[in-house]
Amino acid sequence: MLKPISTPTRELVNLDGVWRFAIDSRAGAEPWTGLLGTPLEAAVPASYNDLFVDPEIRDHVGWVYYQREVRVPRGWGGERVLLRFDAATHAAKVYVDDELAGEHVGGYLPFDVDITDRVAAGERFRLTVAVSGDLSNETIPPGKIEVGMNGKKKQTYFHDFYNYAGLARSVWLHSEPKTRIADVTVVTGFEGATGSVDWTVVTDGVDEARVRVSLSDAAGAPVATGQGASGSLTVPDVTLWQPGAAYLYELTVELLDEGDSVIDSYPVAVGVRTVEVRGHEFLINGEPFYFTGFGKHEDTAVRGKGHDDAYLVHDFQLMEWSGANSFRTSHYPYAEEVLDFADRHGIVVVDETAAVGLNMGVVGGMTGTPPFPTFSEQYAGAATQAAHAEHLRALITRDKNHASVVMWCIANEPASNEEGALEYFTPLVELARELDPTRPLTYAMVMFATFKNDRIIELFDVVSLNRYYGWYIATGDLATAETYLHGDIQGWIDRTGKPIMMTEYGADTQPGVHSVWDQAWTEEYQVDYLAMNHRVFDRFPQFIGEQVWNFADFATSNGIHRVEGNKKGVFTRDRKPKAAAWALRARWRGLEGRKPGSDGSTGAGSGEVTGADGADG
Ligand code: BDP
Repeated sequence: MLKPISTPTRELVNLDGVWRFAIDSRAGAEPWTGLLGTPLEAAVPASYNDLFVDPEIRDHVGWVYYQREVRVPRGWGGERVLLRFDAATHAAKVYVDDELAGEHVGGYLPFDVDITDRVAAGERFRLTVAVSGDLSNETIPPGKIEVGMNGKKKQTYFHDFYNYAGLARSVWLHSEPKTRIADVTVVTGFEGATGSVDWTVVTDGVDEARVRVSLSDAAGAPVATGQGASGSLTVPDVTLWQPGAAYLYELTVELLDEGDSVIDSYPVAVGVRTVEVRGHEFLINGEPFYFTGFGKHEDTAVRGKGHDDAYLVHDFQLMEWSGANSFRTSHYPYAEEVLDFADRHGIVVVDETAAVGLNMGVVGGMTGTPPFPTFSEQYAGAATQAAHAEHLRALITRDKNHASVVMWCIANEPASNEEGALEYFTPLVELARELDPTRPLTYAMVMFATFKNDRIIELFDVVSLNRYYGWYIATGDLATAETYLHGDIQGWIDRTGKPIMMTEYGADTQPGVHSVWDQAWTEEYQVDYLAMNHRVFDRFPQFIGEQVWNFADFATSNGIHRVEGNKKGVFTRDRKPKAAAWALRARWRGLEGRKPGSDGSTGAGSGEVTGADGADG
């Protein structure tokens, strides 16, 4: 399923704007039909939760309805006509006038609904989309709906970020030719100065031999051409896609008829680069790469998880300002606009699934003792695993051609220490490797999963640690925290010999709170906490990166240990720097993608390499 774009053979109409909106109990009988009788309107794209003042809407469990009229452009007769939802969180039913035209489950990935036979070129139809934010043991992420003493349904889930719901990304009406390019996969490589672009094209309704591909450079000059459903193009004097120095070629794929006229045309941006794990190193283009950056969230005031291009640009500006060369799409796939931007700007992405909360241990609090086994029919059983596999497949299908994506993160903090973890993850890892043999795999490891009890690390390529020594453990005692962290990393090195990175470390910080002592929540403590972590990381040559939790403060569900959300942001929710932002900037801009103390012969960027002492500033 290719992203809808305007090409010589494809057109699209953006359906973003203000739609009629109602929650199910106020929309009339189920199944709902007709015009929504509602005074409310909701912005698309945006999560609906924070748009209104009514608490019934904010924490609604069940379906909500979005509705608008759509006109099919009059020139689209004879074309396939599709609706594309970049995301409907977490499930959707799509109605054309009063008829159900399609359904989808999975909140953070796109889907198309083919409405060719239901609409006519030049005519108008009423589009209604029912969206559900409900989470269960058959969804990714999982959750549970309970009925409270007041008789109302209540959603619970096992992650801290707020379960925003709705049409959080763009909606499109688009056309494709009936004979079409259905999918394109690109794999790149290079030897010396010569690059290679291997392509595979899947077509629908035509002999595969009628494919023509042409590669042009960033200035549009032709580089190479080829024929057929698959093959390899040679790129002389290749300019590589590098972290911090993006360079994109364009591969134009065309389908030809008997007379060589173009039936369908689709361009793909191609960054020529390689990714490999060798020993304890993570290599991009054959050179060791050191990740600096953040775990992020798609999260802003009022729009919730709604995609916003202004925040996209500003967040990347702040990442660049702070010297970050990478981020993780914690804890779900982000909007495609984000990855396109990362491709164009040379920011490296660890692309994570929405499999967050596969861990009953979190219910046990700091003891990590699950009330019942995580990997059982009571919680993450066969249905969850099937949903996880489907989600992984959809993620890799969507993001496989992005040069910025260098690794798949299959889950955040699963109970990898529990019985059943190996059986649960083995088929998922096999699936990921079959779908994409080129990228390393990882999972972000919860603190209860230790080098002594984790059961699945051998399946993966990179050890990614989420560790909060000095925050949840040894709070305010950085000396003890330092000892724990050192021992933890050393243990993973001894057990695995694999590259190790920190995918989460952070301390909640209320901007404006200060102390001369090691006091939790102060800006100074966040700085000192990070500096302690960095001191430890810098001791280990096996350490390949640091991604702070979190880029910015973000909304969470109600909870006694959260005051107006999670405050581990280095920036506030409205993107103001805390003191830690300046400290990271001093360290990372000195590092320039290299590890302190390294000899400076390899790495992502150019510039001066500072030693640990000087860089900790
Ligand atoms: C980790 C989770 C992350 C939380 C973080 C925290 O991966 O989603 O926000 O803890 O507690 O366990 O701040």
